[in-house]
Amino acid sequence: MIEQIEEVKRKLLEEIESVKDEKQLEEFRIKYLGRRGIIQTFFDQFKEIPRLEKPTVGKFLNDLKKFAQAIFEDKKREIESSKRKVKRLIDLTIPGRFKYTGRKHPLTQTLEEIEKIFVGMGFEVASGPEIEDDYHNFEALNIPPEHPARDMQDTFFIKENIILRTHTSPVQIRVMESKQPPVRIIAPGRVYRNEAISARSYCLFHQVEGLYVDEGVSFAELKGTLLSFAKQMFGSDVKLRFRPSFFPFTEPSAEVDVSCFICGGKGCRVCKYGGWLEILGCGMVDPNVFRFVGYDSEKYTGYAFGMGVERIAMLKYGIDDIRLFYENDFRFLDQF
Ligand code: 2U9
Repeated sequence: MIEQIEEVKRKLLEEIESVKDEKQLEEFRIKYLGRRGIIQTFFDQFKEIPRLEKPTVGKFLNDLKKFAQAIFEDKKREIESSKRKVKRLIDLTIPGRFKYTGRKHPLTQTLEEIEKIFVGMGFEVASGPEIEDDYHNFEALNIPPEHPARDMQDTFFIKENIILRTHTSPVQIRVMESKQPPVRIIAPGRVYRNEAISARSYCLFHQVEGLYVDEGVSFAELKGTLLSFAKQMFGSDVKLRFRPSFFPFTEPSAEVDVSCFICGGKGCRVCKYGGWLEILGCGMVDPNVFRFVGYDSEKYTGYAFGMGVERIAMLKYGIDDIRLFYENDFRFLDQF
């Protein structure tokens, strides 16, 4: 009987190779593992064999049954998985999977665009700490203690004399402290102001400030540089308008408007029918500032400018509430 069992094992192995689908597998199961199958027939005959042979034959028989069941299960899995593979290959109707790709925040996009324009005009990018001391944020910029100009920039205090910077100007002070002219830098970054939050102002925002110091730097050069910036940022047809203003760190100072790039200056909702949009402030660096950093104010002149990145982005994209930049609402962010 043992030889017969071995023979069945060999045949069963041979036959399983030719099984290709569920129907053939079922035929295989019935033939070998079914209630009237070959293996059951062996078990039926088992009763007849001499008692002494029973343990050995029994073991062979049990092994055969286990073996047949194992190769049956293996084949079943193989057929099922190949069925799945085929399905995946041929079902062209399954909708594609949506893969969300992130993108840069609109403020980052605007900041990078501004940076690129100034780098193209020969400016280097400088950075500095957001936590500043009173000296670099105020005093060296010609804003002495108790001076009313401090009220222009409501300040967050960390402790006495240590504050969150209210503008990026301390970066330029630090650069000038560390090297002699020529200096041609922009300082982009976050600034903080302790103001009531509204659609127009937020407790933090971003600035790009610029500074160019050398012998013979003039207001005319400032105008040329800013006009080139405005044309690249808002379109080659725009005009600029300079209105006299006051900043403690520049003299003379000006606020700069760009002709409305939506209506071309005729007047529309965006420019509130005035034809102009305020985009930045600027001026010639006050000689007092040069004295603070140890520059010879007889020898050098310089211009400086500053703009709010949120304001530029709001004008460019027609956004009417600054808080949208800080709420991380996908319905807003997805539009950029
Ligand atoms: C140094 C000397 C001078 C930077 C300047 C402005 C004018 C200005 C505002 C624009 C909108 C601030 O973000 S805002 O609210 N800035 O109008 N900023 S001149 O002048 C400097 C900077 C550094 C050493």
